[in-house]
Amino acid sequence: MPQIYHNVCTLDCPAACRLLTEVENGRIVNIKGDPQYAYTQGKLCAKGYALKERVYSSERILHPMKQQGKGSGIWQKISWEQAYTEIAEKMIEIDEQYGNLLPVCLDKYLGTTGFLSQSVDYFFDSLGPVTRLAGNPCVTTGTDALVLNYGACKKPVPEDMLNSRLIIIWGANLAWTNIHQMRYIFEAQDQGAIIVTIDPIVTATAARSDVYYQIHPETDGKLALGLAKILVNENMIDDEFLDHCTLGWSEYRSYLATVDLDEVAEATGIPLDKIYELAILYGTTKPATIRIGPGIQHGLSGGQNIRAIDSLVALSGNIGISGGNIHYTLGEYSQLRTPYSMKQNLNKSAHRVMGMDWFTQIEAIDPPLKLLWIAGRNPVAQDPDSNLVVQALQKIDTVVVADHTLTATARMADYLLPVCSPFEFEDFVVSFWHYGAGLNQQAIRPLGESKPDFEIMKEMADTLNRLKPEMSSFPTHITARQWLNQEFGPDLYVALGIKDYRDLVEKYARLNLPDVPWEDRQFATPSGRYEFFSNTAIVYQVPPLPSSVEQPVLSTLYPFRLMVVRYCMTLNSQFYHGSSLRHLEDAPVLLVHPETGRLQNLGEGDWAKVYNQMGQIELPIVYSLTVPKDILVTYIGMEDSNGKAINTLIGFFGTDMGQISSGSRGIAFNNCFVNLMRR
Ligand SMILES: Nc1nc2c(c(=O)[nH]1)N[C@H]1C(S)=C(S)[C@@H](COP(=O)(O)OP(=O)(O)OC[C@H]3O[C@@H](n4cnc5c(=O)[nH]c(N)nc54)[C@H](O)[C@@H]3O)O[C@H]1N2
Ligand SMILES: Nc1nc2c(c(=O)[nH]1)N[C@H]1C(S)=C(S)[C@@H](COP(=O)(O)OP(=O)(O)OC[C@H]3O[C@@H](n4cnc5c(=O)[nH]c(N)nc54)[C@H](O)[C@@H]3O)O[C@H]1N2
Ligand code: SF4
Ligand SMILES: [Mo]
Repeated sequence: MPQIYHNVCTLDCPAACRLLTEVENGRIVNIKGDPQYAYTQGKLCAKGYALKERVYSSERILHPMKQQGKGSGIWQKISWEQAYTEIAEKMIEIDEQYGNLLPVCLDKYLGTTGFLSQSVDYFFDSLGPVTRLAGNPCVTTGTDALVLNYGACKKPVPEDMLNSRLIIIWGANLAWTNIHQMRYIFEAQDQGAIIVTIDPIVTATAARSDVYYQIHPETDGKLALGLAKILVNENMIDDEFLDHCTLGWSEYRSYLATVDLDEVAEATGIPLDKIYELAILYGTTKPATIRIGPGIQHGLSGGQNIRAIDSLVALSGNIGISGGNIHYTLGEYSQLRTPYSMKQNLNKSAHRVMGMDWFTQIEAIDPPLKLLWIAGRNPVAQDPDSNLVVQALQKIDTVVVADHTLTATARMADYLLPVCSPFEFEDFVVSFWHYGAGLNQQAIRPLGESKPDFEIMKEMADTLNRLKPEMSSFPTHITARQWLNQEFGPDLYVALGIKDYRDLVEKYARLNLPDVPWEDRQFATPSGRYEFFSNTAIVYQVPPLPSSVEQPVLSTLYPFRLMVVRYCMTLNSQFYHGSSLRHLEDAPVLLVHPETGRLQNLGEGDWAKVYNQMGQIELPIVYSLTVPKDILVTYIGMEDSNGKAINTLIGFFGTDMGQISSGSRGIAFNNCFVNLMRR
């Protein structure tokens, strides 16, 4: 009989599925969904079922490695002792040369949602002032938009969609990116709710909706303003809420009067009668909710677009009611994941802070970056301008990557440190979507010489302190379990109703946040009201009203917009390596409208060169009627036939927001224009 362990999928995915891991003779024989778990009911996505393959993949790195020259491919196995000592010596050398550790920097994000990985941040904090990267590539723009409107980014529980009579899925492909939410959407649909999708691409989600609007990218703000104008004209607004709970309503109303509906139809590509249809549907069906995807905020004016969409919720009286509101992301998440001692230190630390565009400033900063530690991130694949990221990494003396496989970024490392899979150490996870928490039991022993991030940081601190006493205040004397309990209990545990994270084996726990946000209509804005007009926006050089912003005009040189969307078989860049999943559909490909393909003399299966001023990549063509004629679509995190990252073609453009929640603007990944020709 196999032994069963409780685990959680730690991928950066809203579901945080609970898993049952069957182990025989110290080896995982099966990983399946835990049927006890209310949100996911024992189902997993394809990636969940492929987790075992990833653990035992021959592509996994199982020993510390050192490369002779970044990108040379000449790797040598080294001992942990050698890796720690050489990296510690570099840090000490930097400290002695510069008199501080500002040339040392960390780049980290949600490669794993496990809380123990926060020990990496904690280690860099323990060194005193270093360089830290503010911001993240994900949800910051939209978070700020909601912060401007409400004062905080809050959301309803996912199950609240069952109470909605209308669900608008606006710029999200939930059937691929939030798969378990589709069950609630289908259930609501079975009970008579209408499902609307607004997306430039006919996605798998659009295919399952009742109504689909094909919109030109980045014109969502315009559509929202047009809808708002019709709601006002047709008197389908909640006067009581508007008069008593909002700020700037009269300014917003005056602004809406200037919106030209014909222009909205022209800009969005949605005929005026269809815009009316949607406005009437939204204005007359209550409660109605809107699910905004992170995809939509990756545009130049992503923040203003989200503010405009959100103001529909305020106009129509859908705020604070069950079945209404906006579903976006759990705004409190990054605070929850910050270790207690780091929160205490936040104001005291004198870190040098760089934004998401750090790699564009590599020549200019003083003191220069000398040592970069990358954990839970793959910036060469996932940041814009992959070539520039590679060049930046080349200019940094010592690049350390802690990862599972030889990713695009790891190929540019000097040291590659093998981290364990989540089945190889104990940890816990809280979902940023459904608030459920789960325990990751250690199901098997670490493979090869791999270690969890916590052990790596602890031993790194030990080595540093041995070579130069008191370099790091990282607690080298305690276990991971003690550290987790010390840094995340008791506040988080009270919110979860547990005493120790190990209680989660037996217990289903969820953050005790309200099911519906803003029921009391006490908003967290400076005025205490929902702010159509935001003075805070002005401070951040954003127009105070959710006004529309002109979009860049397509250049004749690069007449197609390239949209890099997520893929059902990968998770950002993960599963590109170490899994056979993506091969099931021969990804990566370039999806092209057949008419566009024919005009460019490119047939199905032909190889196309996709290029712009940034560079070029080569991909095989797949004809698809799901894609508009002026858009090309490919999948995130992949590489072309020459090993070039897709993001090679994406320039670094900041979005209009992100600084409030994260200190750095978001990234306008979708602002990418290209041309194509036969290879
Ligand atoms: N399978 C899978 N699931 C994932 C991930 C993954 O990589 N794979 N990644 C996770 C992460 S980190 C994130 S942030 C989320 C992202 O989740 P989503 O936001 O759902 O993912 P995207 O594919 O980035 O974008 C969703 C849709 O936005 C549309 N879109 C892009 N621009 C616009 C626009 O201007 N207007 C409108 N209306 N639509 C637009 C795209 O056509 C696309 O269909 O998914 C998470 N879940
Ligand atoms: N073109 C384009 N680019 C985008 C986006 C887009 O929409 N379009 N979306 C952006 C968004 S929303 C996001 S969230 C980012 C995501 O981009 P990244 O944050 O870079 O995410 P991943 O590609 O998942 O890379 C995470 C790495 O962490 C590693 N990892 C996993 N577990 C562990 C662990 O326990 N310890 C350590 N040390 N490492 C581990 C994985 O193997 C993987 O290599 O991409 C952004 N990039
Ligand atoms: S990727 Fe998401 S849906 Fe798939 S198993 Fe992991 S948590 Fe569940
Ligand atoms: Mo993301």
